[in-house]
Amino acid sequence: MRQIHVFIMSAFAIALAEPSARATSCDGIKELNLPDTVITSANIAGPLSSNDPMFGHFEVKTAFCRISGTIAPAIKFQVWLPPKIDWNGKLQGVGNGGVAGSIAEASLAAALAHGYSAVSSNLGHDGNAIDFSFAIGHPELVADWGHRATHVMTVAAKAIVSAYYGAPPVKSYFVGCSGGGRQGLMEAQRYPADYDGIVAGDPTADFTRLTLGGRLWEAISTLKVPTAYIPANKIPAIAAATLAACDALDGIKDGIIDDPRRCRFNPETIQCKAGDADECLTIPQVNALRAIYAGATNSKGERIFPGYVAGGELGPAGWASYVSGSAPKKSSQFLYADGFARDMVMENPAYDSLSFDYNRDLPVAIAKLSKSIDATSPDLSDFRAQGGKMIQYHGWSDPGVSPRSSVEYYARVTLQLGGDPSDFYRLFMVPGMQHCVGGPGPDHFDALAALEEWVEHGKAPDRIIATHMTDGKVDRSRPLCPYPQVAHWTGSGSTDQAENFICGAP
Ligand SMILES: [Ca+2]
Repeated sequence: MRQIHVFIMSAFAIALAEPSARATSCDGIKELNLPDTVITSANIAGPLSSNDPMFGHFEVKTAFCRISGTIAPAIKFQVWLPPKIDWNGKLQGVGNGGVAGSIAEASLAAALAHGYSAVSSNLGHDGNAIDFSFAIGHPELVADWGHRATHVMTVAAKAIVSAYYGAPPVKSYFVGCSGGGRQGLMEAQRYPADYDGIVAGDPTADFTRLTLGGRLWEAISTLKVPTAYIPANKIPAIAAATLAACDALDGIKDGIIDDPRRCRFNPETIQCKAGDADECLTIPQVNALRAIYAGATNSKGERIFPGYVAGGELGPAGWASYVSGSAPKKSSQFLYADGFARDMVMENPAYDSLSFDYNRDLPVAIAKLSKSIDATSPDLSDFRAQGGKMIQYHGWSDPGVSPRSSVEYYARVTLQLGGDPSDFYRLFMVPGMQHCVGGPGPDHFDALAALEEWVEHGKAPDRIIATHMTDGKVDRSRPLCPYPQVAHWTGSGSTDQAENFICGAP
């Protein structure tokens, strides 16, 4: 007993003495000399309750060291550092969403609550989620937004963590969805030494083609001919028809179309027979829906970006907001794509994005922007060689970023690397999940925990359990499977319980 006591006392003494000999106080971080960086404040913050413009309300229940800084020219970043005793030894870089323009404080708070030191930036400009105006006349800010900001905030954060705790992070992870998913893929492609593990969800990776050939194409398909506009009160009819056509294809009638690529829904089946009504589509609307599924092509018939898919159209984060909006030109797809085309592509505030010409304008946009903002390189060999591991996921009912794009990227990586990349890179398609969250499919899962098992214990994720909640209660669970595997029902037990499914070949 006494021996144990002495051991604990010595360990305690070492824990106190060793790091404190080299660690810097929170306030002392201000004196750190980092390249092109000004530390604007360094102080103990928390507990606090606040709002993040992108991710909403958040709370921090404990005190922590909050570092704010700016990396030239305009990359604002924050590093949140839990007390040494609560630190799990790791750094988490958190992704932004939309066009960013603010620091993802709610995500920092979530990381801090789990013991991580964490970092986020505004991606090099201040603004809101759909505001691309910072890009006009500022290609250097576009490049910061595209790739540089996430890298330099990570380098700065590692130096700050090292100074504060007297030791570098033992592991570093990046976690993001949507725009954050693009940041994650960009890190793996361009800065493979930054992170040991990356979670990249519903990535807007091929940004130029996605925004012009996906989002803007969808808007053009429903807006260029005014009668083609599909109002929100017709979305339930589309949803009912796609389910009737395709729900059972996966063997279970559960409101989820597991792999919508197998769905051959023909919009003509709900064409109005006589007059217009909420339960049917007019001929121009049928044509618009066909174009949305087909995806953009140029006049040579060359495909620009994969089309959208059937399934998961209902709900506030479904097609009513993405495709319809409250009125023409109010859909989130239009607002986002319009801002991009006008401010980042054309740099012309008077530009009419519905006049975008895929033959003439797309090659110009790609030549101008792709190098700075598109995370499209399939060459992940450096990331793999560094021992990096990546989990990518994508909702099969994502109404904003076609889920086909993630499947196609995974195929391109496989081809580039000359075979199965599952030793370091796995894609989990999420049946029935909309953009990052929502939809009829199970959309709650812990990809980071699975990634840490992989990075830290060599246990590759063979399945990730996901749950669906209604009013805060779990009402369905399923395993997510590493692509190309899918979840098969064993044939007995509830189809709403994960244990009755196994992952296997499609
Ligand atoms: Ca089904």
